Amino acid sequence: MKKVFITTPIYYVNARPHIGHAYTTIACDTWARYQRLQGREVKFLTGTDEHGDKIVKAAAAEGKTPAAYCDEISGAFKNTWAKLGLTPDDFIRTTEGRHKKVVQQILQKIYDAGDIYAGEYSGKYCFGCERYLTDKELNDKGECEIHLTVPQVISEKNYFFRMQKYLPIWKDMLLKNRSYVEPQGYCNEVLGTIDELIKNGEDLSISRPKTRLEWGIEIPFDTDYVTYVWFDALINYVTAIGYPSTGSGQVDFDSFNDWWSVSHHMIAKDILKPHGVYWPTMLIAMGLPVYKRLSVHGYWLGFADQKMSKSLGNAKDPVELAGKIGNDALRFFLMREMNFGSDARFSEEIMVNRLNANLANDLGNLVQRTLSMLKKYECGPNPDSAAHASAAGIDASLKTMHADYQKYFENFEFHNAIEAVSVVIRSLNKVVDDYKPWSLAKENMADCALLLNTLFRAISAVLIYLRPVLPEKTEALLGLLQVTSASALPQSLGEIGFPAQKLDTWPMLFARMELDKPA
Ligand code: ME8
Repeated sequence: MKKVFITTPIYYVNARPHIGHAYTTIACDTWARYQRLQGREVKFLTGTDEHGDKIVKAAAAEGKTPAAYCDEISGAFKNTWAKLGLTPDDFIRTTEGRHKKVVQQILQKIYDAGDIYAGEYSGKYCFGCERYLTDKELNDKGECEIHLTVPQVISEKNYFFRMQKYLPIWKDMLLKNRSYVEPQGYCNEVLGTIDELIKNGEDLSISRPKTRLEWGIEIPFDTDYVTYVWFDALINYVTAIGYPSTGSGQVDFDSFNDWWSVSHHMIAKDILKPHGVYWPTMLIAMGLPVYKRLSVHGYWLGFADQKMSKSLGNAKDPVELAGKIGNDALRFFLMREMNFGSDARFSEEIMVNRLNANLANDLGNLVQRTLSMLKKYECGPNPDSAAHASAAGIDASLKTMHADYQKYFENFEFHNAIEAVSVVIRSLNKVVDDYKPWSLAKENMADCALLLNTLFRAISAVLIYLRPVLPEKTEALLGLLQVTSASALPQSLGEIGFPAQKLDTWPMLFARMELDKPA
């Protein structure tokens, strides 16, 4: 069976989850469900990034120890994903023993190979980014462009990873296979950053002296130092799939390689440099292949088009929002509204308009009126009904949807995959409007029954395609109607199966919402 491995960033525990974190995690959950629907074995990983200065500061601000504070916020992330109905296969914390062991093993391996050395470093450090910034990364006030704070000038002895040795190798690999980083605009950005780093000639600082920071993974060859958070955090992706540890027991290289060879990372553009530049060079130094793909999305923008973030205080709580509109509606909005790769605006008005148009009007209306008429005219669902004249056209649209949907999902174009289904939903509403079953019921009941049963099959097919995006609503309705399909993604109405039944009641899919008081 084909495998796929999908990861979210591991989130910092210095604040609670917001819509931005929810977007990436929901996108990975949606993609994982799409892959499972295709019969693939999926490992979906998320987790929390718990070491470093800013975590210590956040814990101190709340009068807690870093460990107690990390437990609390990491728990909040885990609970949020459970409340939103997300189903990761693993949740990794960088403070776990399994992770520390792997980080230390990798540090020792790279050190033994001569690719880590001690040196002096002085630079402008942004605690929000947990890394030194170049002047190019500052705005005209000298602030970090992401956190809008002036970085602190720091000079200290550090250990360095010989990133310069691996940058040209990675650049060459990327030029030969640009699909490592998608969409392509971000691949260009990575190539630009590589060139800039090669020009600067700087290596990557990978340690912090314990005199300044104790909350980290101890460097195995110098216990006065802890590991720099990014060098620690990035390694989570290989820890979680059993990076072959020689420390104890059986070493299962095959299992690790099986997952690593199909690894897909998803991030927003804020952390492109660590994922697009540091991590691949680390992997090459470790003797591992580079990930299969890095998929990069844009930002959710809040008021005044500023990036939603905890530090700017303009972020929405996803659980609160889902409490108002439902988990599925939240998923649908986030997945459909953002063009993967570009920024998207978030406002209640944009959300209500999108949900009313696509869910209440298009999908909700189609399902509601078709089921209501089947019930009213007592003509189905009847699995023995022959096909209506509209069936050939519907079959053709299912085939087109099937091809588009797969192409877009494989390419992480969630908005386009969903739109491919919406096109069919709108065409089915047009079939209803054109054939007018309410008129047919008076003139030609037999034809009305054919039409409504054909529409029932078509709706069933559409709901199957929407399973990754609307898991709760589709499972409830498909389960109630006892719909089956001959293949995972049906390409013709004939593939849909269901028992003869008399409709009684069914759950309302999506009601219209009004601004300020969403349903
Ligand atoms: O960077 N729009 O953690 P983090 C879209 N620990 N996505 C957003 C967003 C927004 N406004 N705000 C946050 C870290 N995100 C590191 C990662 S990985 C080895 C270590 C999402 O808590 C998006 O996925 O700052 C972004 O990349 C991530 O949260 C940053 O999370």
